[in-house]
Amino acid sequence: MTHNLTFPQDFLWGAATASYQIEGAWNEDGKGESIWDRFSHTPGKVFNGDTGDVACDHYHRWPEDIALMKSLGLHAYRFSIAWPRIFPAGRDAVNPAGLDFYNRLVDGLLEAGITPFVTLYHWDLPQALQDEGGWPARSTAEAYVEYADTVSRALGDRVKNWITFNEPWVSAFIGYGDGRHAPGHTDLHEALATAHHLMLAHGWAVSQIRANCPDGQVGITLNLSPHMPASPGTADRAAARFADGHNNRWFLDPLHGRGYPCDMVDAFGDAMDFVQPEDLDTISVPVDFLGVNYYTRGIARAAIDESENVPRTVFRGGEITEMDWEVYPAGLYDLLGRLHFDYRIPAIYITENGAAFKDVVSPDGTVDDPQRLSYIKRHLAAAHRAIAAGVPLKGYFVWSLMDNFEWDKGYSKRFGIVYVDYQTQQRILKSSGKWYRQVIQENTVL
Ligand code: IFM
Repeated sequence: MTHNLTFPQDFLWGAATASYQIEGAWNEDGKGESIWDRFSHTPGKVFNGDTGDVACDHYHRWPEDIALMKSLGLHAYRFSIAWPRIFPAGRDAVNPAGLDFYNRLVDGLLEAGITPFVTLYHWDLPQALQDEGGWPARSTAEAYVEYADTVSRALGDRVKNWITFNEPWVSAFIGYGDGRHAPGHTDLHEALATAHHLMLAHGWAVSQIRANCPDGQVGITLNLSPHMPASPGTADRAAARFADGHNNRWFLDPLHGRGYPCDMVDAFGDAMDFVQPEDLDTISVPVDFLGVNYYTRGIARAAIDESENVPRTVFRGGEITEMDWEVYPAGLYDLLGRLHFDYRIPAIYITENGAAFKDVVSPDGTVDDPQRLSYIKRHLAAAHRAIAAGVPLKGYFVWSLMDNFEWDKGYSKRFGIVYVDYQTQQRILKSSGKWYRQVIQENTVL
């Protein structure tokens, strides 16, 4: 990068978190059990036996955390609401203490001049609904609409930016397909039914949220990545097409009125008997924005076909984060361009982008994280290039505001621009955080 990159005047600078990853207080003030409480309390499911029982204790320390956000100059904060705090049993009886917590949080953010972006579902389904079948059951989508209605009614006078779901691909295919996430099932049919019901619930909820918050903006967040073949051979190209269909098109196409991609319907070979007439119309209700979570690209390899004898991309030598993910900022540019030119999305936010690296507290109490700083900087440069090419990119939320519970990897991976000492709950602004504060202040990446 040779010169300063100044962003549009109204560009929104933010940071993101999620309820189960930071709140703790897993059984306080009437909160019900979530599938992640159950999963993390089950031996062998999460690295080191870690749980979100306490996490960053944000449930009690939110005033301090808002002060931290204010000191960073954040324009916006993306957080999620824990459904089992609002409906401990998933539906019917509201727990007022749960709503109070988010009322206080929203008021505190607004007082600090920070715009709340609310994600309604970031994976912590009430266990009671899982006991009735979870997301593979259509009734869970119906219960979600009651939940979305209740929350948007309660907060809609102050919250104007709504994200229905975070990364339905992960909920469906990691939660119900390969079992690494709660509820830990391994069934392709369940995963496909889950994906469908998540998107159906999204479609229903968009109208409900709009009714409760007519001046609001509603969208959904997807985890998207370009998938490239490891070689120009036909088998690897087909593998890349499959990976793209699975990760990207399976969600983007129905959301944009194109239905499920035929090649993938064939490849999955599932009866898809959970799709009812009119579901696809519901799913393709126009949204105000798309949230994009981008971390890395995929490199697809088919089973080796010796007869093709073509060299394959060697990508392990590149820069890799603690998650084993390749650092590939150009992929963000490619992805944003594709979304804009292929799907004509009205507005895009990068709702997550960031990296896990090993962080060490120096004897002087500081945390220097040049690799994370460089990762964010290069991705912001890619975002800037995309804006210059015409992509309607409206804002950027770094993942994450602070180190937190990284799902099946527990506390072993740190993504924060703020370091969290889990013994003392002390927060330390990392050098990437200090740099990000300056970026926000100057609206420019130096
Ligand atoms: O921590 C997660 C987050 O909850 C969803 N997107 C990816 C992040 C890093 O794995």
